[in-house]
Amino acid sequence: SWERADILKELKKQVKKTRFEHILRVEEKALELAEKYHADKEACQLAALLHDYAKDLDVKVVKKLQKEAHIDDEMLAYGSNVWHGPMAAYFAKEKFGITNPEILTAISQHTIGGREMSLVGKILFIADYIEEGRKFPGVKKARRLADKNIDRAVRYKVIQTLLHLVENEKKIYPETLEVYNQWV
Ligand code: DGI
Ligand code: FE
Ligand code: FE
Repeated sequence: SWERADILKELKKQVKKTRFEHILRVEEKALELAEKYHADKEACQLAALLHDYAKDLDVKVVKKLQKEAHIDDEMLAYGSNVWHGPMAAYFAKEKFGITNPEILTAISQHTIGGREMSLVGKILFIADYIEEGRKFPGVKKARRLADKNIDRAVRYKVIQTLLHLVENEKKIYPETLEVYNQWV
């Protein structure tokens, strides 16, 4: 299996510097949350390290791998914000050899969340939201909730993200609404 140093080397080749730094902060936060919530630390760490691997991927590459990565045309049309999770899960499996379905699903769901999420999934979803570099209004409240109850933090992120998308007149991916309906 892959060593952390080798994953970092691959990441550096694949993502922009600012995103690389974000990923390291997500790793740190995911390990902190794993400790707090008695989750599998290595699983949370791997999920964090690989969650944004596909964010800066060329859309031509995505189109080639679309079928194999189970990305339908609708998802593709929403753009990288929506497909980079499932696409990263594909690379986690096919390039990095990760087989643990909890890690793969956590990576796949990290942007939109899931109607059902494992503890690793919730930790990645929240670590991504509250890592120390995040500055948006509401991040303090999210950090407070994450400190006490991971499910309340997940619910808060799901609601705030939908509000933010509507406020900015962004298209809502249907699964985003399903996740909201489940968590609200
Ligand atoms: O990859 P990151 O920037 O670290 O964070 P992320 O994966 O949580 O989110 C990327 C963006 O995706 C974020 O600005 C919100 C956006 N997003 C989430 N759900 C939807 C969405 N964008 C659209 N258009 N539709 C959605 O349903
Ligand atoms: Fe992401
Ligand atoms: Fe991220």
